[in-house]
Amino acid sequence: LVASMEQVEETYIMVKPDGVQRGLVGEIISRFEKKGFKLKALKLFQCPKELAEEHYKDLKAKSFYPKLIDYITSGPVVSMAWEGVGVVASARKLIGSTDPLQAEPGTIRGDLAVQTGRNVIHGSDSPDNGKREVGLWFKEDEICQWTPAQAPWLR
Ligand code: RTP
Repeated sequence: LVASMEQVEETYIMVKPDGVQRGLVGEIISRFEKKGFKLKALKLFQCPKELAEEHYKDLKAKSFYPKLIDYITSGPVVSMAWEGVGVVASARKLIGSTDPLQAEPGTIRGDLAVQTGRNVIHGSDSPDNGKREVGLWFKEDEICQWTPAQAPWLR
């Protein structure tokens, strides 16, 4: 009842190239599915440099920015849009801290990574950025509006 009064959000989740290379795609998708969020879009995608730069435009001044762009464009990523009440913050919890050595065991980075520069996954950091990033990475006709038959608690 409480949840139904809260805002349904969307978040952009991306398995980064290292996650794809290491065969972690299924494991990562599985964690979001099992948690109970709703998948709205999914694709394996070679990110062009321009899109990587737009996605990470707020980090342009950082020393690691050029390496970050090289990393994200180094091979295909798996792009996803997930929907649910509180999905943005919850996904960040499932993902764990940016530095995988600081990430708690049980989180994706805590279980599966050791380097900040190879931290396997991205998740939007606010509901506004969730909308922005889903719009940036997906065309309108790549996003499915559907109702899961057996999960009424999603709303
Ligand atoms: P994310 O959105 O991916 O969870 O990352 P974040 O906000 O926690 O961290 P942010 O500072 O926005 O960094 C985005 C991504 O840049 C790479 N990074 N490398 N010192 C470094 O080498 C460094 N710092 C950040 C990571 O891939 C990070 O996820």
